[in-house]
Parts: sequence; structure tokens; C-alpha cells
Amino acid sequence: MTVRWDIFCTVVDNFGDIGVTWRLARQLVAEHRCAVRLWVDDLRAFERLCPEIDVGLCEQWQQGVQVRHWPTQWCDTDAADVVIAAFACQLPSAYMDAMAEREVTPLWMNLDYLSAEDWVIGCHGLPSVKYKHVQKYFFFPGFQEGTGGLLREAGLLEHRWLFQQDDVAQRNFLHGLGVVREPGARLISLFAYENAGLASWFEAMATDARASHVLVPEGRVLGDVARWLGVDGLESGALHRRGALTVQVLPFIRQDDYDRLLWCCDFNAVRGEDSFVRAQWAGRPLLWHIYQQEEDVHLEKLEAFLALYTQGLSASAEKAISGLWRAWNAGQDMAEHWKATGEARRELAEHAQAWCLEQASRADLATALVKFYRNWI
Ligand code: TRH
Repeated sequence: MTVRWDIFCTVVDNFGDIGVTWRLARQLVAEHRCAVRLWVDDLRAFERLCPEIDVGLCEQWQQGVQVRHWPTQWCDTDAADVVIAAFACQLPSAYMDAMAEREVTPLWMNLDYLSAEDWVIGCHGLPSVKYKHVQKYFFFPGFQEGTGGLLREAGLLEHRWLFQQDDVAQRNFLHGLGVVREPGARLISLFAYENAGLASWFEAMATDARASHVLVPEGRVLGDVARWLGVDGLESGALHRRGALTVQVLPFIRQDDYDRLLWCCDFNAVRGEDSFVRAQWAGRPLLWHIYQQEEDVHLEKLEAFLALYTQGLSASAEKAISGLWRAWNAGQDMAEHWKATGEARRELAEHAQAWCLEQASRADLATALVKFYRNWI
């Protein structure tokens, strides 16, 4: 019998909430034959990742997923077998009543934020609050055994590997974005929040002996890029050269194409949660701009990840990449760290592959969720 899932997503800000839930919904349909309704309160954010979304519809089908606009005025709806509240979003009270009234009680889970901190292992799968007799459970993604793992579609690494072996496919893809890769230049993607460290990083690349070509999808960091270039504004298609650095602005592309962009690049600067994970699956060195939280809680998360990620690196490579990440997240001078990262580039490139394979040896998050449900019933 087909298991019915309801996934609830409120778009708090940016694209991570919808990015993660859309990915999960598709995978549950494609690989686990689940019937999935994805409830989203902001279809405009969704449309950026998936241009087929019709923002005017309250109900539509996309890639086998029933996408429902989550209205402010909730209308009575029957509850599914499995209910996922993404990132602690509050479900409509009438829906919670529908869960409680169901003949067979549904499994209710909170899909939490990703963190490499150790406490996650102790909390993953534990019961949380109850509504009437319906128990909610914590489900934590993570990088270690004992967590819910990471979202990874079946065949993802094989697809990536084939694409990375295929120069023509890469060239055609980049060409579609108006990008012509210069021979010998380092290709870098840049997706970040506003960052005071950007000027020093770009300066370092502009004055480097080796050429760099930085691709920046439209977004929050463009203001800093424009300031460094000394231009009024930047739009998709803009291309500027300063010394050894070429800066090119790209449109915000569909989610699957963003993967291909990461696969093409030698180095990826990413942010938040979903792009951070996708850069790890790209198997290339990366720079993470973590989502800032109150009281600098995010810095503990950053250190927890670094402690895991840098295991096995030589002292110099560890110092280089950790220094780069810390400087970026503090908006500090990047020059020295970038230089050191360049010197360790071979080791960091091998390490990125090894880390990717190690992470891929664990069950992916969608499979872990399905297993959790099977064990629960
Ligand atoms: O957009 P984000 O900053 O989202 C954040 C984080 O998830 C953060 O943890 C959360 O608390 C906050 O939202 C509310 O970064 P993230 O998570 O990388 O999500 C970006 C999504 O956008 C991801 O699915 C990749 C996708 N994307 C595209 O589809 N096309 C693009 O061109 C780019 C640059 C990104």
C-alpha cells in the first residue's frame, strides 16, 4: 500500500527551507514510491528553484509531487500516514486535530536543521512534544553514524562523476550560462550572504599569479562584489576583469543546474544548508558561509563541522582551510588564508573526494526517514 506523506514548509527566509523540502519530496516519490503532498507557504521562493511552479495555483503536480499552497486560512484536510514539519514549523491546528482523529495515528516528525555537533546523535529519533495522543519525534540530519544522514539521491555521485569526466557536457552546460572557461583559470562559484571579507579575497585573486574566474549567481553577496569592482550595480550577464580575476554574474538557476555548476567548478563557496551539502557531493574543495544565528551559536556549528571535516588532513592543509573558513565567517581578511589554501590545493582536492565518499557510505536522509517509519509502525 502506498504510504502518504505530508511535508510542511514555511519559507522563513532565503531558499534553504524550500530547497531541502523540495529535494526530499521528490526523492520520496521517485525512490520510495510514496505519495507526497508538499505544503509551501511561499510559492515565489519555490519558483526560483523550480521555474515550472505556477505561483497562482493552490494545487499542482511537479515531478510526481503534489504541491499545495499552504493558505493562511486553512481548509479541512485529512492527515497523511507520515507528517513532516520541516525546521520546527507550526502545523495548522485543524490539521493537528485531523492527525489526532485519524483511525491509525500518523507518525509525526520534526525535520531539524543540519549540525555536526555531537549532541545531535543523542537527540536524533527521540520523542518530542505530544498533541493529544499524537507523539512528535526529532529527526536530525547529520554527518555521523547515529544521525539521520544527508539528502542524497540515488545515483547522484555516478551522475556527477560522468559529468565531471565529460568535457563537452561541461562546456555545453557552461556555454548555456554564457560562461567560457579560460584555459588554466581556476573556476570558482560564489553563493554567500553579505560578507565584509569579500574585498580582501577578490584582491588576493586579482593579484595572484594564476587566473581565477568567479561565477556569482544573483543574490545577497552582489552588493559587496559591486563595491569591490567600483560599479553601481550588477545584473545577470555582467562580466568584469580586474588583474588575474574575472567576475561573472549568473542568473539564479534551477536547482539541478546549480548542482552542475558546482560539479564544473574547482572550488565552491556555498552557504546555509542545502548548497553546503551539495558542494560536498560535488567532491571539490569548498568554503562555507554559515547562516548566522543569535549569540553566535552558528560559530559552534562551524567549529563542530571543521573538527570533523579536517580529520586526516596534514597540519598545514588543516590550518589553511580552517583559517579560510573562520576568516570568511568573521568577515575578516582572506588574503593569507587564500594563499595557504592555494598551496594545499592538491591535498584539499583529494580530501574533498574522500570526504564525499565517506559521507556517501552512510544511508541517505530519505531512506533513513522511510526506515524510521517502518520501524515505528
Ligand atoms: O538560501 P540559504 O541561505 O538558506 C538558508 C539556510 O538553509 C539556513 O540554514 C536556513 O536557516 C535559512 O535558509 C532559513 O542557503 P541554502 O540552504 O544553501 O539554500 C539555497 C538553495 O537554493 C539550495 O537548494 C540551492 C538553491 N539554488 C538554486 O537552486 N539555484 C541557484 O542559482 C543557487 C545559487 C542556489
